[in-house]
Amino acid sequence: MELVLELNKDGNLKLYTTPRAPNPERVLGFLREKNITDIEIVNIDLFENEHRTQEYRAISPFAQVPALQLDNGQAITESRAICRYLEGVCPTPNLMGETSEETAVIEMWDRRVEMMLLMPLAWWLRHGHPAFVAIEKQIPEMAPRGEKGFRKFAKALDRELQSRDFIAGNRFSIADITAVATIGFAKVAKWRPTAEETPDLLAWHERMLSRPCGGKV
Ligand SMILES: N[C@@H](CCC(=O)N[C@@H](CS)C(=O)NCC(=O)O)C(=O)O
Repeated sequence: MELVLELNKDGNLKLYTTPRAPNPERVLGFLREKNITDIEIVNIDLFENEHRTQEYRAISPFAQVPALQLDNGQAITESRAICRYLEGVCPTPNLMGETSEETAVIEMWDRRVEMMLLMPLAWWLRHGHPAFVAIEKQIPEMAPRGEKGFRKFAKALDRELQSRDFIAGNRFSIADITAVATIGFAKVAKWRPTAEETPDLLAWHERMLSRPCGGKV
């Protein structure tokens, strides 16, 4: 916390984000778990296309949120890279691993959640939900493919969680934060973990909701 205050001494550290979007929520959950509160939050309205303005593209060339702008003007625009930066400047609590093996296992699971849960969910919603017409040239066939992939990996995670308490082993990590952010976003598709289909994922999710990362989506 003090490290971040020191880092942000000129008050120029800004996180560009948007409410209820999974990649920004991954970073916001990470900030809440680290109790970092002194970064300026700038909300960008995707449905008003604020992220596609020339001004915002100067910060985030691929017109995406989140983006973290540092004091020196450098912008970091991938959510995992932002988390890596924050872990470096504010190492406690550790969320990305201590040893080489632990870091690798956490990264493995975090990437799996990102690629095999979040990505298919994004296809499902962006190509199938009417609200996303504003930001996506919808290809209707992509939605059921996304839904199928998402449901399949949710069940795989449920099986994993039968024998452990956290996504990436026996400790809380960024992989849990990414999964919480993804499952929060799945509400838009009216999907939730259930006692019938994914009981261990449900139990894990309920535990996560009582943590800072489960604070809001
Ligand atoms: N790989 C990027 C993905 C970021 C991303 O896809 N952000 C979405 C919101 S969750 C976005 O900005 N979408 C805007 C658009 O697609 O027009 C990251 O992890 O930061």
